[in-house]
Amino acid sequence: MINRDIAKLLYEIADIFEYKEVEWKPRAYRKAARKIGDMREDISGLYSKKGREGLENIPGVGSRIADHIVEYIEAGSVREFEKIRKETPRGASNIIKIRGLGPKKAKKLMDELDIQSIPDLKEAINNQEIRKLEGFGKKTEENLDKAISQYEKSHERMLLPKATDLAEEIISYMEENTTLKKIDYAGSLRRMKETIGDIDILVVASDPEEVMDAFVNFENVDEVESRGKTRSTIILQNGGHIDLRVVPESSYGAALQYFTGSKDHNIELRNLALSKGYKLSEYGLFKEDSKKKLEGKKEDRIYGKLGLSFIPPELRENRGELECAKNTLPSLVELEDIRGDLHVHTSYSDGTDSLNSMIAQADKLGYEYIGITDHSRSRKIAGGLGTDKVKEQWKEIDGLRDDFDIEILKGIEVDILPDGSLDCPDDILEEMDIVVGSIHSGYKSPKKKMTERIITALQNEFLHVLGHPTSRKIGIREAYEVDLDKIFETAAENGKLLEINSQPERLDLNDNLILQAKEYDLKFCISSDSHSSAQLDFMKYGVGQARRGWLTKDDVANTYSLKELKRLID
Ligand code: DGT
Ligand code: CA
Ligand code: CA
Ligand code: ZN
Repeated sequence: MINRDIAKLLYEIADIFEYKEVEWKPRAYRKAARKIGDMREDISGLYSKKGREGLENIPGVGSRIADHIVEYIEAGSVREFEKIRKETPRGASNIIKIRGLGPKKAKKLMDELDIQSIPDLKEAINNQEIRKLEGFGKKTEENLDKAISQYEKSHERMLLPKATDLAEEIISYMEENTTLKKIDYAGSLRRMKETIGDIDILVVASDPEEVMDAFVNFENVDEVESRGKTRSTIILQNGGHIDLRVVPESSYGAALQYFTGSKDHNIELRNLALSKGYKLSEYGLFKEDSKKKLEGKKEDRIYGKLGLSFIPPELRENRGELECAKNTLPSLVELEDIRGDLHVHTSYSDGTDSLNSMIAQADKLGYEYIGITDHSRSRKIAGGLGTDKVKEQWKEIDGLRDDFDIEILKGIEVDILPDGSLDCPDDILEEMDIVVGSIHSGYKSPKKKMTERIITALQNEFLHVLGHPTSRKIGIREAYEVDLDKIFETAAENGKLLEINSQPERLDLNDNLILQAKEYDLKFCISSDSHSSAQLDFMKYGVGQARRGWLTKDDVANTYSLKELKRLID
């Protein structure tokens, strides 16, 4: 709906007016934005039916704002807004949101210290530059530092476990405390995106008031950002944002479709509907002329009525899924297909749980096999294992075999050294059932060198898996420079597996790179890289990324029986 875009624009302009110290306008624009954001009717539809008068009847929309809306509907932008945007420093509307920085102080900082953004502001604080400015002082600087941490905490995207746990908690809380007919999460979390902006919850309930009361009283609410009849937003003390909407049962499927997104997928789907003479919205699929509702209740039937097979949420990124769904989509790998984990650590190196408890937990999960892959000797800070320790572990493994049904694979996560050789003697590697090779040093080396280093490792006969192939860590470290096409090509030539590492801050390979690698004739494995027995459950996040990368069961080596796996890697 265009309503959302207009509301967003009005909020942004309100911020800019605030920065410019324009009086009353910020409040007026925000009020209009809020009303438009909450409207159920499409504002461009309203305009085409009732004209300008229709717009001016929206509470908070006067004739000036109505002009702007008309211009936006007709031209896709507002000239006056474009102009004031140009006149305003780019970071201004963010900077004035830092608590304690009104427009006057923000302007002074931006002018005198050449601050353009929040990172600039942080740097100035670290360099103790703020306290030197007239009217600021040490105390102000310290308060700003605190305010920025708070701002970042509440604006930062969540990693998957935090978002998943929160969504599950709020859903069971709502189920216990209200009488609901339905509740689900939608949005990027349902699509298993690697990071989550906010959690979107949809509810069907006969008493929306009761639902909203319970929702805003969820534990650890820091701020109720908005509360309405059908939509409310809360911010938790841990920074999590949750959006909850109550929708009619008759349009639940349409709402689930719409709020699952992605936005780009929705736009394409709506265009497809239009090309068939239908209209699609969060309320349902309609025949455009007759206004007759064709479907609203069931999400899969909406896809069906548009001539498509059901599209799993993980594929809804406008990466060719609509075209493909006109015929048949690949049948994506599922968590239940996974038969074993090929990368876990124990307390022999930097894991927190014993060999025994890691195996016991994997056994409990119903796996057929588990690869024990502690670090190798050069990785000293992680307690890497020298030859003696490896042999000691082997002995313990042999002693445990009778206690468990699960097959235990002797393995190692061996460092790929700067020259591309593996950090473990060949006679030891030869005895290993599973060898994962990873880069843990020299992340900044030149692209050519890194590419050669990894290629050498991929040509090593003892290596089975390339572990976390880019070593990126979300929010911590960028991927190293490397020629990935060369890497994928070499892995394919040598029959090596590419790891999809399920650690939430790694998710490496990520969805885009999985899609890129899939063009080569190679197989993947999805591994938890667990450092505790609880982390074996991280497998689901790796599976999510594999699904986002369009992988089927056949593409993933650890869906194979041990016999098939051995045939593949040996
Ligand atoms: P996030 O929260 O940043 O991780 O990403 P999403 O995808 O959860 O985005 P969010 O929470 O802003 O909105 C949820 C879904 O609602 C989004 O995936 C698609 C739908 N949606 C939101 N805004 C628009 C829009 O302007 N146009 C269309 N077609 N769909 C939208
Ligand atoms: Ca969201
Ligand atoms: Ca949202
Ligand atoms: Zn590892």
